[in-house]
Amino acid sequence: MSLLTRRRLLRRAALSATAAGAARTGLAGATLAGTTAVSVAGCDSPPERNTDADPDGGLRFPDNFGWGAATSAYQIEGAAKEDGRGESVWDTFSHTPGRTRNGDTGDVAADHYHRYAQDLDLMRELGLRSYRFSISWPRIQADGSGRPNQRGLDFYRRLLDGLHERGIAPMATLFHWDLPQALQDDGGWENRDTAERFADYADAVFRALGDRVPAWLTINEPKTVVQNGYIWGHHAPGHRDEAAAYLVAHHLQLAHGLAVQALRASGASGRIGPALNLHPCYPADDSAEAAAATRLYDGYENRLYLDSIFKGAYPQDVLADLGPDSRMARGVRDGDLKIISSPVDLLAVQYYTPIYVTGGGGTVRKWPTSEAEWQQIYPEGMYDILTRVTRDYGRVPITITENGLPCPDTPGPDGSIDDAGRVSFLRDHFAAAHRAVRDGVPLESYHVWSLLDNFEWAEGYDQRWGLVYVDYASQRRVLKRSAHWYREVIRRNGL
Ligand code: IFM
Repeated sequence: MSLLTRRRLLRRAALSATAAGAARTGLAGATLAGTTAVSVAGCDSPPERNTDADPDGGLRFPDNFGWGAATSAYQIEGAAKEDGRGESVWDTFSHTPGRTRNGDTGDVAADHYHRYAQDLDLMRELGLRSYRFSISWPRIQADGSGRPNQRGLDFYRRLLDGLHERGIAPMATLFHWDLPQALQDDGGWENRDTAERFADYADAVFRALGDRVPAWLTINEPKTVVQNGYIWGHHAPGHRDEAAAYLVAHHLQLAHGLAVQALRASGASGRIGPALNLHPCYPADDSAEAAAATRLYDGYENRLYLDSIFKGAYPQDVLADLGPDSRMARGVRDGDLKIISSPVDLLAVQYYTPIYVTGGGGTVRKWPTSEAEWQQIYPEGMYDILTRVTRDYGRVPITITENGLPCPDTPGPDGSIDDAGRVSFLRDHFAAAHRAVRDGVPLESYHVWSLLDNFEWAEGYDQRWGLVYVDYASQRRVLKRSAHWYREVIRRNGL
């Protein structure tokens, strides 16, 4: 059995617990003796001190640092059938019995489509300087191609105008997993043509909204589509086909490159880059086997996406592991890597967890986990991944477009939500990012995931990731303690 196959089997076993319908397991993982990691089991522990932060508030970020928060269309908008919106793979998937926890769907979500003005006011109240959101492809092209839907474009124009009026810089993601179902019916990301359709959609969006968007992100977390959507199957489209998965990876990368080229061709002035969830990989022990397995693991987690964009080549070790006859290898055509490596203006990094790899290619946990069992709380990983990308890929400007954790967040008797664990988590990660800046990382902005509680994919509404609590029954919003704390961080431009 190859290393990769063993690795996949182990990871499948580890991650199957996150699939819809699985019983929730305990929150806390093992803690290494003598570490400073924050335990967030329960998320209501008092904030702990941070080794980097001066208690007098000594950490200042660069002037004009883009403090922000992030969301995505399917997770917050709702209005699934309004104003000409077509169906996406997530409509299909979430409406399929057994796919999401409690059968939750994004039909209503946080009803942001109707309440965006109120949400814009919340952003202003928080003092946000940047807001990262995504555009729903099926709102713009119901079937994934053809003339853009004006009512869909108008919604985003209103949102963008509202951001500008409030002095908040928009950052728009073109694709955050809601592929039009009609394209899925034609093969989805396994079909090379989907990358071309994506470029056409991107072109339509650039031409309609390009005057209002200073920063674009192409594909959100291609790796998650590959792994969750095509290997483990607990995300849409719910396939379990490893051979297809890496062909999908290639087409997602191709779509990214084509969109970069479309922006340049459109004449719009905004900057553009990929949004990659990067996982620092560490050997679980001192053995040579663990070191070798970690290297390959890093290839699949990070270099597959980074090398193709920034070096114009897929990593040799990953290609060798997949084999010369893999569907991916056969799907790469002359000139594709040139398209994929079209120069970008920024790199969006999403950091949640480290990965510890054993000599056998499996993984172990070394730090406490959050409510999301896959997430180990390790702020130092933020420093490691930021400094590593700058070292290995050059001084491309970096924005952190996601970082956060889920907490139970139950309102107290007075209605307030005391998410002290989130405050502690964010403070430690901000401090790690600050150290990376101090050590030369060109970090421009930081978007907390998420602005609002929202539809957390297969986990439905069970996990709450927001700075702002959403009471789904009434759609009332309540600022959590972390939101009040974050407002102060932004006001002081630091900790
Ligand atoms: O909610 C997701 C988001 O859509 C993509 N990145 C990870 C978040 C938390 O799981």
